[in-house]
Amino acid sequence: MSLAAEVKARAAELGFLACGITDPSPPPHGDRLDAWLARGYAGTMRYLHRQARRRKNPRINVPESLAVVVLLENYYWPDAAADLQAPRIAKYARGEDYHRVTLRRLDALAEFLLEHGARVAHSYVDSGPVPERELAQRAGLGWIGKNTMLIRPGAGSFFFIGSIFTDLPLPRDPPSTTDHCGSCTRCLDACPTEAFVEPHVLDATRCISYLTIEQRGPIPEPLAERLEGYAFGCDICNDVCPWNQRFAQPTAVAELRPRHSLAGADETLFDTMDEDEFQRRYGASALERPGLAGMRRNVRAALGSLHRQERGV
Ligand code: B12
Ligand code: SF4
Ligand code: SF4
Repeated sequence: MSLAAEVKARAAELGFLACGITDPSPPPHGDRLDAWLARGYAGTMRYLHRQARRRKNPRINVPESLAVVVLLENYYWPDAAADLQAPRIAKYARGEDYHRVTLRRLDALAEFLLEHGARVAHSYVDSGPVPERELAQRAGLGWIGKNTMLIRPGAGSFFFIGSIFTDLPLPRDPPSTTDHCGSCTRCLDACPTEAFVEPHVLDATRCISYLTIEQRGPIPEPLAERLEGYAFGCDICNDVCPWNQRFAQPTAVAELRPRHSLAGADETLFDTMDEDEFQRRYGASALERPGLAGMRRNVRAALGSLHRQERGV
């Protein structure tokens, strides 16, 4: 068995949904990142401006790297009835914080690379200056859909993308070249805040995920009305995608299975909680990012959006 095949076999053994290999050279759509930033679509996510140079030339992150092993980590679990009630949490955030869970699992694969001759094996998931969707597409793991998600034929898009930069000279996989969206526009039509400026371009400042997780301060009123009951993240443009409806399978990763729900909570849930209790209950989850103050704001806005819908306002 070749070393690349052994790496993929180990990734499958660790429970990753898929594994592909590419190189750390500049991805072809760097100009789109520049245009996106210039149009202000990143809002207050200033780190995206700071990281742009590295994203456009990912080898800078790990100069010795010759290959990037890209992994998909399935987080899908079917919605229970309670998950559909406001205040809602997006699927990816219902389990333990994936930054920790997936990084641990990527490091286990990095260890395998080190045992097989690598001197460098550096793992990233979400927080590094890595163009994750573009590397995944180039590693043959799927296409970039109109909703901007990396979608894998036969699997959908409910997964995280992780990567390991290594100095092992692993052979590249052929990139994915087929776009399977066709004439479908379900995601574009379903977005309640009209966040898609055009296919493949998302104005993050209008996205519920940004408004409830990244933005500080009050949620702007015209958008707060359209949260559809979400208090953290949003699944709508993934839920409506036929590739998810047909192919998403429950995750095998125990830590990513649901353990957090706000279902049935009223507006006072977080008001009666202090920082210690918030940390005890949600410290190991993604809800830690907006923090207690952010979640107080979000729950009010999520329930408010629903009350307005019920009154037909
Ligand atoms: C900032 C960010 C956000 C922002 C902006 C999202 C966005 N679409 O840009 C907000 C907060 C809104 C967000 C929301 C979500 N996010 Co987010 N996010 C990121 C982050 C940190 C950076 C993305 C970025 O650089 N955006 C700027 C745009 C311009 O870059 P891009 O989306 O990567 O687009 C590139 C390519 O698409 C390509 N490109 C552009 N146009 C075209 C056109 C064609 C035809 C082609 C082929 C390529 C192409 O060029 C672009 C520039 O390199 C990444 C992690 C990472 N390091 O990349 C996670 C990441 C993209 N998010 C992720 C997730 C899971 C989500 C949510 C589903 C969470 C939720 N349920 O609430 C939503 C989905 C919303 C959506 N439809 O994108 C996953 C996506 C996994 C996947 N299957 O694709 C990532 C990869 C994190 C991870 N490691 O798993 N996110
Ligand atoms: S995550 Fe929700 S708000 Fe954001 S683009 Fe998708 S449907 Fe629109
Ligand atoms: S909903 Fe349709 S257009 Fe949108 S990403 Fe899925 S297949 Fe593509």
